[in-house]
Amino acid sequence: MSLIGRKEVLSGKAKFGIFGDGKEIPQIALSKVFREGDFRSGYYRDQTFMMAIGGVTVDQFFAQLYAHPDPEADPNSAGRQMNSHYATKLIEEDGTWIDQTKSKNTASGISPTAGQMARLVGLAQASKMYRNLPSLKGPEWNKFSKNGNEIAFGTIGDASTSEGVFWESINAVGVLQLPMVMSVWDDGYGISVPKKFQTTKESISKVLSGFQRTEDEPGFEIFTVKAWDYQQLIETYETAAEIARDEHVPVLVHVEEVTQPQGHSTSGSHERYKSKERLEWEVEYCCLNQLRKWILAKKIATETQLDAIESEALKEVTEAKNRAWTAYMEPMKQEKAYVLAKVTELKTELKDERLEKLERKLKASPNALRKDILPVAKRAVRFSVGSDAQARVDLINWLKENKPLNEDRYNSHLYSETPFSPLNVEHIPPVFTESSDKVDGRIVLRNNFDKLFSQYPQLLTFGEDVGALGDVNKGLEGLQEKYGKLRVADTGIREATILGQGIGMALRGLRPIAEIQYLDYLLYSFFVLSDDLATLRYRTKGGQAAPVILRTRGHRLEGIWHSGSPMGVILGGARGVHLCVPRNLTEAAGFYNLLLKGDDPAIVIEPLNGYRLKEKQPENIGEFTTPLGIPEIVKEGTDLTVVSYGSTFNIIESIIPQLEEVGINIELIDVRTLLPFDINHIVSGSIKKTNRLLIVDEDVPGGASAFILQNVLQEQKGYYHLDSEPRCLTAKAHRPAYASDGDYFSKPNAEDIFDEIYSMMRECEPEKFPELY
Ligand SMILES: Cc1ncc(C[n+]2csc(CCOP(=O)(O)OP(=O)(O)O)c2C)c(N)n1
Repeated sequence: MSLIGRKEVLSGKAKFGIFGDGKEIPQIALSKVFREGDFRSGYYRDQTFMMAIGGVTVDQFFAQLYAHPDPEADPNSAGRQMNSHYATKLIEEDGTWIDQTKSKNTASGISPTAGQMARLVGLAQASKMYRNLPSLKGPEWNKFSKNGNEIAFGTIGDASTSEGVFWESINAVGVLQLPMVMSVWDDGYGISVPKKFQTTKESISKVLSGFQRTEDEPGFEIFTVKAWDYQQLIETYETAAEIARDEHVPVLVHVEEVTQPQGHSTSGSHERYKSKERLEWEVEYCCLNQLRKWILAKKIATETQLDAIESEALKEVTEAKNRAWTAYMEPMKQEKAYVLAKVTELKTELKDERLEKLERKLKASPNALRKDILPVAKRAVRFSVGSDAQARVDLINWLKENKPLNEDRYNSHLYSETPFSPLNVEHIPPVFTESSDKVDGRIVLRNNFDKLFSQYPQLLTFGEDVGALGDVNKGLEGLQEKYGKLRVADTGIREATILGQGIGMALRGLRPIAEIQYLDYLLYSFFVLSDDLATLRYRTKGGQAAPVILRTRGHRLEGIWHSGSPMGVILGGARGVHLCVPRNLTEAAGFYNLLLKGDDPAIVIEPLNGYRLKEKQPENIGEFTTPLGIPEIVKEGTDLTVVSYGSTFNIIESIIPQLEEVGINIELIDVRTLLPFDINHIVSGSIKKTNRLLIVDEDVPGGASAFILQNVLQEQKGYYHLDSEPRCLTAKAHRPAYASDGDYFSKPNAEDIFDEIYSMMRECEPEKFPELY
């Protein structure tokens, strides 16, 4: 498969190829201990393993290589991922979970090397939860675990162990004592860079030896084994799996002397950086070659029998490859034939040379893709403008019909499209009475979490200072005592793997709230958020989802790293995750209540300066919801629409009396969520009335305010209702300075906001609003 796959790329039928040759035998050994219910979180070298567990067929392997956009053909990613990025289906069409205990599961791979590590922690931790939490023993959890007997198997290349997240994950799994078996395929290189530039002492097992468990200290079990020693591999993996499965102790298997016969990928040749001796050694110690020798020595089969198996395999792969290619090309061949026929008809009728040229060009490309066919249809329509030829009408209809089909192929499933989408969850408003208590915001949050933990046995939360302290702002005060150390847990300072715990456990049916202590430290987990979580549903075309809630707190408080509001960063890097920016803790609680009923991931940013402000506690705590994508018009007005969110919102609200003093009546809108943003176009509805728009936030200039403006002007066609230039008032471009004056001069303050609104009003009514300064 690897050899043929490479040829397919070099002959131009596929764009890029990366293969698992040289790693076959360790992967076969590994597959033998991989059981139903287990999970793999690995990387692009594992084709043999995937085939050995029945996770991918030869046809599917080639379908992904060609980028076949049909999930039936490529169930890993529906042609959305480069080849060898594997995933098994975890979600049915109707959005329900499959029975994971009856399948051999693979979490969808990603290209960033070591990107598989963070979620691996959570995949392993789920077993610990299912084994140790009495609340998860009921029949509804049988789909996910059998008493926590499942192992999370990780694979990684030796060079990628240099990544920080590898170390973070290994340490976290060691601390948590989770059933993980981590295999390192050590072929001595990271593309061209040898081990001496990658790993201290040139050996990952040597440098990790301090993690080895002893009689008195828990830790890892560490094994080293040669990639070409089949018998030893089998024994090693049997022992490794037994330890992990029975004792819930993590194991590292350092597989040494691995080869890479064709070099790293189709993008280069390894002759350029490997010595002649190394290349010769790789031929001799190719694990297939060694296995063959072992089989012959043990008299398991004869040369003739082995040759027969090899030619049978070659035949089978060649046939499967041809089938996969035909299946990939067939629909496009039909599309091409249709468009070509219509262009020919048009050309004949209109006698236009340009149409003849188009026809010739399309005819001459035997393997035309949609990107070749569609422009021909569009140009033919363009060239025939003004004619009423039937072929022209047919082509226009064809373009119309194909638009949604291509959107489904390439643009669908960024967010949930199942009945469980949080957008479908019924909105329950908070209920207040005359006697509703006025309490600190953090108490509303705490009481709400209390209710949620009693309602959802699968709900877990963890993060720095989350357990014993009940989070740094006591939004979880007393809940660890009430719900136990597993469900409300402290973690080390390691944001990437906190989120990884969340992703892995969410993939296995649990509902984790992963807490990042301050929004500014989200950057330490951002690659996990952006690369893994945000792309998961999209890159599997709905085959996998991890409805983790990322809880954090941010916006204005004190100093460069405790006042951030980098919304633009999140908007740019986390499409696929809902982004909730509540202005107070009641709104925040409503988001948690809603999100737990849905099946999408989300970030909730609690306003850091709100925990000790008084809020009315709703009577229906744990029930009421804050809707996604539905801004709230908090104050109606006629002169100017002010749009904001989060902490800054409250400053605007506080200056309403000052604005009224000078005769300005603003309409004030809290957008509540940035992703999704105002799905019913409430903002443009408002500017239809006021004809003026000011967006205020505390992100940098050109950040979330620009995002809002683009949406209102373009998506909502707000431009047509404006009588004044729309404006954005943001924080300064630098990080906010420390202390109260630092905040005042770094972020939009009450005076800045007043002045901006006043100047917009003065521009249109200078008589009524004379110059102030
Ligand atoms: C985070 C990240 N950095 C760089 C790359 C580019 N890259 C792809 S594979 C690779 C080498 C990986 O080597 P190793 O981990 O030893 O695995 P091998 O390919 O040898 O099996 C590099 C640098 C990447 N995909 N991701």
